[in-house]
Amino acid sequence: MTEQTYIMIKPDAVAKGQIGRIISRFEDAGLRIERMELDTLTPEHAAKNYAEHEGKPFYDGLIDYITSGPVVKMVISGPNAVAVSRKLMGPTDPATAPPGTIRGDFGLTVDANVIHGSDSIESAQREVDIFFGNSQ
Ligand code: IDP
Ligand code: MG
Repeated sequence: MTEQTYIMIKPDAVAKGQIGRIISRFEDAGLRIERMELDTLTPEHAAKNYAEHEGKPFYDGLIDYITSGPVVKMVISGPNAVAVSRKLMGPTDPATAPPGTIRGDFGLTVDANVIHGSDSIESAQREVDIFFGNSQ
C-alpha cells in the first residue's frame, strides 16, 4: 500500500555534509521524495513534533539539539513507506544501530542520531501536517 511518511535529516547530519548520501538511501530503496525543504525549526515546531517526550530527562536537550541548525524536512512516499523508512534508519541509538542502516553508518551517539522518521501512519499524517500543512 502506498503511504506517505515524514522524514527529517537532523542538524548534526546536515552540518557534517551527509544530506546527499542519506537521501540516496531512500531513493535506492525505491521511495520517492514528494516534498523537501531546508529549514531551521522553531522551538514551537520542535515541541509539537516531540510532544510525546515532554518531561523525559533528555527532552530539553532534544529541543536544543533539533533547533541548533538547519534540518532537511521531507515527505517521502511509496509502498510501506513508514516501515521501510524505519528499517533504513535503524534503531534510535547509532551506537547499537547495525552497519548498513543510516544511523549505524552516519552517527555515533543517541543525542545526535542523524535522522527522524515517523513511527506509524497516524504519526506520519500528523507530522506532515505540522511541517508542511496549514497549521505550520
Ligand atoms: P526514534 O527517533 O527512533 O523514534 P524516540 O524514542 O521516539 O526514537 O526518541 C525521539 C528522539 O529523542 C530520538 O530520535 C533522539 O533524538 C532522542 N532521544 C531518545 N532517547 C534519547 C536519550 O536517551 N538521550 C538523548 N536523546 C534521546
Ligand atoms: Mg519516535
